[in-house]
Amino acid sequence: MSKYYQPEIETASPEQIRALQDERLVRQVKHVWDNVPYYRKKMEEKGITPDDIKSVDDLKKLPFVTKADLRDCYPYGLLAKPLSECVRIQSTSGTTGKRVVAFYTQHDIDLWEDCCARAIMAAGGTNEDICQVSYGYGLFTGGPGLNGGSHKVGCLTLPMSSGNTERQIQFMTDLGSTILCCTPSYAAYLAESIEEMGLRDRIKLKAGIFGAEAWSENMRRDIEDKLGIKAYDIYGLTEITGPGVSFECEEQTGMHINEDHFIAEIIDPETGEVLPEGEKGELVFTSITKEAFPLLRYRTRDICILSRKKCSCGRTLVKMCKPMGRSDDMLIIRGVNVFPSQIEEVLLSIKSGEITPNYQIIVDRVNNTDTFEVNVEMSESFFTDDIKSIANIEKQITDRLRSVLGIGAKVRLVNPKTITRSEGKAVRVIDKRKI
Ligand code: DLL
Repeated sequence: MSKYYQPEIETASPEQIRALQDERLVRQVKHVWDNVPYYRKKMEEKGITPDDIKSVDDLKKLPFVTKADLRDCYPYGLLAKPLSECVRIQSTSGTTGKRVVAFYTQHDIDLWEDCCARAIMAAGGTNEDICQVSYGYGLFTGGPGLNGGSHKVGCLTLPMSSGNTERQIQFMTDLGSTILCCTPSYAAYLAESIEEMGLRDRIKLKAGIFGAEAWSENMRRDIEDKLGIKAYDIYGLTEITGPGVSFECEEQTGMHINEDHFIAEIIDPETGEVLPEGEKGELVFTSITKEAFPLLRYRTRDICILSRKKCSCGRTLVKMCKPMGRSDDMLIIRGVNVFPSQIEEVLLSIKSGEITPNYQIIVDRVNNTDTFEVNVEMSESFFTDDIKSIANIEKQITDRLRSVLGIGAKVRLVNPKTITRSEGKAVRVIDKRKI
């Protein structure tokens, strides 16, 4: 089997992709103008009509769409097809802000599943594989998206959903799952549990497709070592379709964006100005093939860099780096910008075995001053009553955090297994200032 699901697209020349994008964008703008009064009004306010959009070069003339627009239009205001033609609703997991509902026609589902199939094949998946899908099923897009992609590749699909970790591991060993799809934090938890159960030798996994939340390179190596697999990143968001907006290949140096369906731009989050390739900014997507819920220039809040460097896998689709935090995930603590991913990098860089990657950040405000605590779990092997050794490690972490973040944190080592494990997206931050 080829390593590409749709080689004619995945390895097309940039000119071919561009021609496809030009044609599809023009059609899409007309589609929303004709069918979504909210869009028409936004375009009229900017003084433009579909005639002004002749190619991707004109994209910058279009207004942005933000989460606030989705909120204003909840639930049906951005629908571009009659409900009778829609067959599915998915919704965000609701970790930040209000729920978003997205609609799909059968055609939309079909294209979404193609995107996920590309991701599975890029991770080495074939019809010989047993693909265990341990993302949540239901309103969350993770389970349904990868389930559909797995079918398209022809894998034997195990629709496990998340949770019930013992049963996950039992199926994994009994049936010999070869590909695991779940959030990276759940993969880490599964790896930890497999180790504890002494079942590492009975695991047949070769690849993991992990996404839906930020995870560091250190975390990747950790999961790869523990499960004996190659771990691939996958990115997506409900508003744009779900998982499979972009996916990693064997080079593991960023995720190829499915540019025949989504046009990516990087903008300055302050000014909205489009930035050149290679510059860091907010990722903006335009979906050019979605029928039911097409978003034009949707601001993701994810901070990212795009690259058109040649990829050794042969795919020509533009690559995005791992999102470097969300502009709305950023904590401002005593005036300093702190991304949870920076804290994770520090903890995972401490390799001497005393701590695990399980941590929680607690921010509060006492007497008008922000407090900043980081609780980190000790490993079973280090678990000790020796106050001096604990204080030593705490100091080591505090010092590294101070040098990376520029502010002090109160670091506490806590007993093994006291930080709640996540089966979906991990909850790493408790910001009591917002409660
Ligand atoms: O998380 C879709 C998904 C499911 C992606 C399964 C990958 C795998 P939402 O719940 O709408 O959709 O959340 C979207 O999650 O804007 C990013 O901030 C974050 N995110 C998604 N994938 C990644 C990733 C799904 N690979 C939001 N790395 C996005 C970092 C990610 N952040």
